This record gives sequence, C-alpha cells and structure tokens, in this order.
Amino acid sequence: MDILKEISVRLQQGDDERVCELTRQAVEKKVPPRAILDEGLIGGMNIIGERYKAHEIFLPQVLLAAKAMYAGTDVLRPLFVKEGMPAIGKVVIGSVQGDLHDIGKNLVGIMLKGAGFEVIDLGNDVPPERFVETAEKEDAAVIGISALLTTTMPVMKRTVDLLEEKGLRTKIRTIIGGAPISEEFAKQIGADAYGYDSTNAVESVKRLIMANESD
Ligand code: B1M
Repeated sequence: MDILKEISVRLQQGDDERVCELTRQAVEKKVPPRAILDEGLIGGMNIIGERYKAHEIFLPQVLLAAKAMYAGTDVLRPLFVKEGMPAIGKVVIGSVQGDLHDIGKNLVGIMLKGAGFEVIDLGNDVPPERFVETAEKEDAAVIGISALLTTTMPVMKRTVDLLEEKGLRTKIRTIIGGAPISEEFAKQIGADAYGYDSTNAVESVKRLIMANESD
C-alpha cells in the first residue's frame, strides 16, 4: 500500500504508534511534508468525519483518530516551523468559546510559525475577553479564531464586537476559520478575513498585516 494511504488508514484505526512510525518513514523517503499532512493525516481525518456523520463510528473512535493525528503532526511540526527567525508579526489564536476542537487551529498555528509569525496560542474554549485582552497586552496585530461547531460560530462575533467597543478594530485585525465557516459568514460578523485552510490562513494574515502597515 502507498505510504500516504497507509497513514490515512492507520489514523482511521486510531493506531497512533504506527501513524508516528509511518510519518517518520515518509519523511525519510523524502515525501513532501505537505503531502503527508494533506493526503495522509488530514485525508484520514476527513474520512473519520464522514463516517462519524453517517453514524458508522462513534466518539471514542474519533478521539483515538485525533490522538493519531497528533502523533503524526508532532513528527511534521519541526519541518514546518523554522526556529530562531525574527518574528514578522504577532498573532493570537484559539478555538472559540464552547469549542473543544483544536486540530485545525493547531495546524494553522504551525503554519503561521513556519511562515515566521510569533504565535500566542490560547488553546480551546477561549472567551472573547481573553482574545482581546491578550492581543492588547501582547501588542498583537491579528486575532485568529477557529470554530468547528455551528453552535459556537455566533460566539465569534462577540470578539469582533468587543474590538469595536474598545476602538481597536483597525489596530487588531481578525481572521476566522473552521469547517462550518465561510467567506460570507466572516463578512456578516465583520471579521477582516476568512481562512479556508492553514495555507490560505497564512496568506490572509500576511495580507492583513501588510494592509495595517500601509494604513
Ligand atoms: Co467533533 N464534531 N464533536 N469532535 N468532530 C465535528 C466538527 C462534526 C462536523 C462531526 C459530524 O457530525 N460530522 C460535528 C459538528 C456538527 C455541527 O456543528 N454542525 C461534531 C460534533 C457534533 C461534536 C460533539 C458535539 C459530539 C458530542 O459530544 N456529541 C463534540 C463537541 C465538543 C465541543 O467542542 N464542545 C465533539 C467532540 C469531538 C472530539 C473531542 C471527539 C474530536 C476533537 C478532538 C480535538 O480537536 N482535539 C472531534 C473531531 C475530531 C471531529 C471531526 C471528526 C474532525 C475535526 C478535525 O479535526 N478535522 C469533525 C468532522 C469534520 O470536521 N468533518 C467533528 C481535521 C482538521 C485538520 O480540519 O478542523 O476543519 P479542520 O481545520 C481545517 C480548516 O477548517 C481550517 O484549516 C484547517 C486545516 O486545513 N481552519 C482554519 C480551522 N481553523 C481555522 C482557523 C483559521 C483559518 C483556517 O483562522 C484563524
């Protein structure tokens, strides 16, 4: 079996040790890290999502798959993140209040660090006040919020509103993303950008920072 397909299958089986081993092997074989992530790890996680939705598997299997996903991303992280580079801007990221999903948000964090940003990761279930207070205290240029549940999406607006109330909307820009989020929703709540995936999120953050510098 092709190694990327095997990573996907083992991830779906929740076999974190084998996923870690196979990811290492793929790196040694010079498979591009981006392909390992997209086709192997994210590919496997997407199938888990479809099977969970179809009630073919249940939460314990999803949790095991998530653990296997982390085993793989731990191997890849150093390949995306270059240490010791001067930061090109500060970004505060987190999953929205009420949301415990953090795999996608963590990938965005890894890619932002890899692109040279300093990332302050507040974790998951982050209240709007904490996003804003941290960004203010740390003098961050951008707040990035992730949501995976349709029920937590509306909470994202409170962070944008809070920035507006404090007169910080033009100083601290916002980007939102996650499976249920769309460009339209981002516009609707007044967020400055929408990130489709982790690569697109990095491009959007760069654009936001450049726009702020030229203001
Ligand atoms: Co849950 N879950 N989950 N879950 N889970 C979903 C999201 C769901 C769609 C599954 C389904 O029904 N098909 C569904 C939501 C339905 C809805 O709201 N309409 C769901 C549900 C219902 C739940 C619970 C309510 C289940 C329950 O308890 N009955 C519960 C909620 C807990 C909570 O948050 N309060 C729950 C729990 C869990 C686990 C804990 C078991 C686990 C999370 C583990 C973890 O994150 N540490 C889990 C998982 C793994 C999933 C699925 C299967 C996979 C999510 C994932 O990690 N995908 C998911 C199904 C799915 O999404 N298809 C599902 C891989 C990841 C790389 O993709 O996160 O989309 P994603 O990130 C992408 C982009 O979206 C983007 O870039 C990333 C890389 O490309 N992106 C950004 C993400 N954030 C961004 C931010 C940006 C920019 C881009 O800028 C800041």
